[in-house]
Amino acid sequence: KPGAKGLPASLAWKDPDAFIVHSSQTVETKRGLIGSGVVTPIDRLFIRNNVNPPSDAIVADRDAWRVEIAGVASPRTLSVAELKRIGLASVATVLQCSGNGRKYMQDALQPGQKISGTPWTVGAAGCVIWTGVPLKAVVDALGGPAPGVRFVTGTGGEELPAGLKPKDVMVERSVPLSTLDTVLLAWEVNGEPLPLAHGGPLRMIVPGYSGVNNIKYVKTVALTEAETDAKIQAASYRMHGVGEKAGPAQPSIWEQPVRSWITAPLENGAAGRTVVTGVAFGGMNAVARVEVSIDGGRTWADAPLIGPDLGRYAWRLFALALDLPAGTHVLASRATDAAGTVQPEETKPNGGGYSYNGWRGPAVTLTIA
Ligand code: MSS
Repeated sequence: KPGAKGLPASLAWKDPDAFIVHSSQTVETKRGLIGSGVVTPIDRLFIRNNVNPPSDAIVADRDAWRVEIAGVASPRTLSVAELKRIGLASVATVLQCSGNGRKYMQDALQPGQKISGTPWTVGAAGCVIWTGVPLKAVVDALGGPAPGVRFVTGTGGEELPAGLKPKDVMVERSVPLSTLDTVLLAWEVNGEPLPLAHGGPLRMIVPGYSGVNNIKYVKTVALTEAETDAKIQAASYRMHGVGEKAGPAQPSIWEQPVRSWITAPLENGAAGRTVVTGVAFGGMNAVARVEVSIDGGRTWADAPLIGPDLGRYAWRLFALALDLPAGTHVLASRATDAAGTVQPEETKPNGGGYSYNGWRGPAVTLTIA
């Protein structure tokens, strides 16, 4: 039965006022309620499940959870307790659904065109700190990668619904082997044991990569020669044109593009001093610069980055104090990453509504009296 404000009962521990509940499996953080600190409180972090989560029995004894490590010289199944004796690392990342911002693409479609999927605006994202063991340390402890491997493939621990082909529903994703230096098997988030809803007891974190690649309740991590042929890899989360069929030859939704949006002000108000705040991240690269416009992108001013820098995979906060005169203003932010890539004005709609990063979509129109 649903909990407060339509949240599923399993999420009753979350702040019910912080969310737009699209469905029991897609829960978006309200813009502006992400908090004004750099780390997103876990009770306000969005939720996206592709399949029903496992029972919470799996977090009763977290250390007993077992993960099979394959594609190494000496394959083994290890418990979380054993993983904790292999290594320890901590990384802050932006966890963001591949479809965050899909609504802006859906709004821009021509008659007859369609992009299905949750109409997320900016709230399928948060910045959190993961703690666990580096996958590299685990692989080294098991003798190193088997010859010929090219991908890291993680499998979710859901029980699959009966009567369906397992490959059609399983959450199994492959990412390039180049991620081996940064992938973390995490048991903690923001200093707390990882809640089941966010993938506890153990989650595979791929820093810089979009949400779907971060496998919850991970039960197998395999170094593989090929990408998995599970449907979620082969025929979904691919970059393809609107109306085109998705397939394994198209680019996979992996690295996140540079992006930013404003988190305040979001409401009409009185003329005068205000602080324009927001978040900016570069996906694989640090953020180098954020600019703010109050005239819909005609002119831009540099916005200071504030607060701690939690590393290249985290987002940065920006805050620009300015005087907002009476009138109608279109507020927008535009980020540039350390490689010099500038956030574009618009992102061309694609068939899955993935990787939106335009500054125009989340621009805020305010009437100031
Ligand atoms: N994992 C698993 N195991 N299952 C599922 O379903 N999903 C995805 C990821 N992972 C899944 C997984 C997605 S898709 C996302 S976003 C993410 O997760 C989310 O997270 P959270 O924690 O927030 O819920 Mo889109 O790209």
